[in-house]
Amino acid sequence: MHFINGRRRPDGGDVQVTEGQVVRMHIVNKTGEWHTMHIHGHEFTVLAVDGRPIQGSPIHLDTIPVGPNQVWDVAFLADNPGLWMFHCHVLLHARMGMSAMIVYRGIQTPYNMGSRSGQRPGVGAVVGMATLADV
Ligand SMILES: [Cu+2]
Repeated sequence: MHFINGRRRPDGGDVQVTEGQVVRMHIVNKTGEWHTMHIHGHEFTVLAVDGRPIQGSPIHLDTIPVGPNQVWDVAFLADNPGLWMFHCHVLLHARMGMSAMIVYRGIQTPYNMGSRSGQRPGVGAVVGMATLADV
């Protein structure tokens, strides 16, 4: 399966944040594939790749190319309240479940996946990705 936090949308894996919080994410790619992990509404600051801290000027990206078995440490400032997608930009992977929501505490939506809209995430194959949020 293609997972985030061991789950796939719409069954969990979301990241709860509080406005003003600095959210650190430890992204572990446990697959043999590339995953271009993209966050909406925010920018990551790259802290380290495979445990090696970034040197020189800060790197700010909204999409990070996480290679096979790579580990990325990134952080973002939760300064844009809402419900934002965090997903692999290989859209087949996202459809297979490699997507999550950044959910600000106190923000809700009346819409559900799998409703009459017909929006249903697909099912996937083999092992996935672990994303841990330090909240
Ligand atoms: Cu992917």
